[in-house]
Amino acid sequence: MLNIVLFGPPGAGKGTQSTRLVERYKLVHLSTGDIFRANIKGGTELGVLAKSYMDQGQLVPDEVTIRMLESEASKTPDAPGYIFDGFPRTPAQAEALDRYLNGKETGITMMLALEVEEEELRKRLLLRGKDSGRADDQDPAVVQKRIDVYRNETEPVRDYYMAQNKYTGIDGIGSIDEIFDRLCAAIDGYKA
Ligand code: B4P
Repeated sequence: MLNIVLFGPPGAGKGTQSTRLVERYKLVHLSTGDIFRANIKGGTELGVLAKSYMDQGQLVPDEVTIRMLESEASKTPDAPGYIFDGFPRTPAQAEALDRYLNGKETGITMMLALEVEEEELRKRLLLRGKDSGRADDQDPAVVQKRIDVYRNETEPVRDYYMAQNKYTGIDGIGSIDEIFDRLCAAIDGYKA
């Protein structure tokens, strides 16, 4: 199985690139952000809870996120592999993911980490906020909070995969096509 963690700060292009990668490599896309947004739209209990955190630029609690992710993954038992987009975002989530995959006799193949500096992240998110309707992209204070939460709570996840020799950094500046080519080169290099 090819199981990829696509990692990076908010606005790094994880969602953008995941859409293309799942098509190229025929993987199942699991985006915790997308699942939360679908629940918010559907007015579910989970959606109401997630919204209260997302609107503040905070992470949804680990326990809720992990349970939701495992439940989504279990819907596709025959998946040839997964792209985990926006998950794991804390070391506790990374450990839970390893336990879950080990239980299925598989594991994470690689982490691909999109690297983009803060100024560019702020620009991209606020630009998207103008026409996406995403509340968390519209307020500069919330955007900054998400970047700060990433630095303080999510960056340690990189060390977790580095320690397992699974980390590959990818330059996330350039056109969407250029970045896609860099990601594919890293995956194809691994598979070769
Ligand atoms: P997510 O939905 O994961 O979103 P994101 O980090 O904001 O964005 P992403 O990196 O996917 O950016 P995109 O490609 O869209 O998280 C939202 C919230 O959900 C979190 O803040 C948190 O509250 C909650 N959450 C999610 N997962 C969680 C977890 N595991 N645990 C706890 N809470 C969780 O790109 C952004 C913009 O840049 C787009 O407009 C795009 O068009 C543009 N762009 C992309 N590539 C570009 C390029 N190369 N050049 C210029 N612009 C580009």
